[in-house]
Amino acid sequence: MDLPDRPLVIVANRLPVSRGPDGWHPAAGGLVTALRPVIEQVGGAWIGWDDDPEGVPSRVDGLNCDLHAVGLSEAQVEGYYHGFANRTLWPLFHDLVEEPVIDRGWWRIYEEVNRRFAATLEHVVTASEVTPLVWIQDYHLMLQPELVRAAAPDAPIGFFLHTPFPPPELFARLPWRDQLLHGLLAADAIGFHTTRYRDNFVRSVQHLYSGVTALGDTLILPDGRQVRVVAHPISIDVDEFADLARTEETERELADLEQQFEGRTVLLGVDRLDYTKGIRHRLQSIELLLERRPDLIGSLAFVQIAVPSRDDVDEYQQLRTSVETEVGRINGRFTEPGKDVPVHYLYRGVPRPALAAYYRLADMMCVTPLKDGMNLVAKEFVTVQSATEGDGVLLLSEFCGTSAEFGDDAVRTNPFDIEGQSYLMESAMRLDSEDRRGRVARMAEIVRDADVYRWVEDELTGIASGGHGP
Ligand code: GDG
Repeated sequence: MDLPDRPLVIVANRLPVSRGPDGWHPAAGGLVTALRPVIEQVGGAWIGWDDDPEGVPSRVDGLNCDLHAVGLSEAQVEGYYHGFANRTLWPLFHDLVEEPVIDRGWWRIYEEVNRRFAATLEHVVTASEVTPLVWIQDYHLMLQPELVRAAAPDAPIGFFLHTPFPPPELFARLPWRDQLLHGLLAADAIGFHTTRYRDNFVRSVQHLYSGVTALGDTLILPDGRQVRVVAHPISIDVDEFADLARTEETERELADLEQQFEGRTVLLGVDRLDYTKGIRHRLQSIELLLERRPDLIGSLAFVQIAVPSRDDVDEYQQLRTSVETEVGRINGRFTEPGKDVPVHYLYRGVPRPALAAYYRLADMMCVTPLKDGMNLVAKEFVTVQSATEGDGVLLLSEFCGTSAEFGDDAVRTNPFDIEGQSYLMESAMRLDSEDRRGRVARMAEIVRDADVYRWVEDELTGIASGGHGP
């Protein structure tokens, strides 16, 4: 891979480390895994919010960069993170599947916190002997490029959005739309998961500003400055998941699960408990399926792993209540005395070997978000299945970024059509095993061709070569 010719400074909402019983270590997850070899070579820094009561160390073994924690007050966390990021931008960027809350106070705090991040960054850039390449992550920090540009005019600056970018007519509702676009357009390169999100962004810019020209991957601004706007789908560390699929621990977990679910067709959902993920709609489809096909009662099991998320936000507490009510209703309706329940609901994350074992166990993986930037679970599932020559079916929402890559090898669903989705679940169960195996293998190949290392390389190269002055 072509390495940047300078140190790398990442700015993200959180720092890439977590504290276990044996001390601090690099966090699990694709972004950190893929960046480790790069920062091993070029070094640099990572700036992020951290609220560990004992403070985060400035270096952690296994990660060749300095860590700079941005401390936030309770009011800042409330306004910037729980408020503007997660109750305004998150629902707005996911096509209003919940109503975004518009709150001027939160916006002011979002600006204030973005300035705090930028002040830390300025300090890092000034202290660096060589001007670094700056890579900013996600919707929490959309004002950063402009703030950083003011502090470090010569630094190559990139931004990547991990959520969808909404159609211009939805984005236009935001009272602070101009400020956000301005903030972003100071970058040299702006990355999105898909061409659709990229095009939405370009159309928003053109809708709100006159005199902007789009030429291929380049936006030419009225002052002549050029910004690269690109689609780079994020992915996973394929070898890591393929290996995880076969470890002894995964085999042990799988053996237990196979015993527990013996003789049953297993449908699986793995999501953060978020209203964008379509968990309620999915449960309702399962209910309709069991209602229509009572012969499946007892032979079909639906396992939902729901990882707790943002549970101090109202909408998320309400979602949990309604999901749990739904699970209770379905199990109440369809459980025979003395027999197993149809829905197994886990309100928790599971360790990675257990996750891989569930991916192996599943006859059908239900990835049915109402809207999702990419969705890595779908990529992990086909990788694990293919590494073990599995024939699991992927039921995949047409409204997630992954769907743009997998074409018809996934069984494509519209999760808003609850009845249609229940018919798709039923027909997908009848697909011939050879057909299923072929689909899994082809989708896994697509993931292998564009893994997370490729994503990092494409992004960093794009930032280094993007952005030309007037
Ligand atoms: C955002 C965007 C975009 C899940 N359950 C467990 C567990 N996980 C891990 C999975 C996967 C990750 O969490 C979830 O990633 P997703 O991509 O599916 O979804 P978001 O969290 O919403 O991520 C999304 C992503 O950013 C990257 O840009 O794809 O669209 O919304 O890696 O493996 N891990 C463990 N136990 C679990 O129970 N250990």
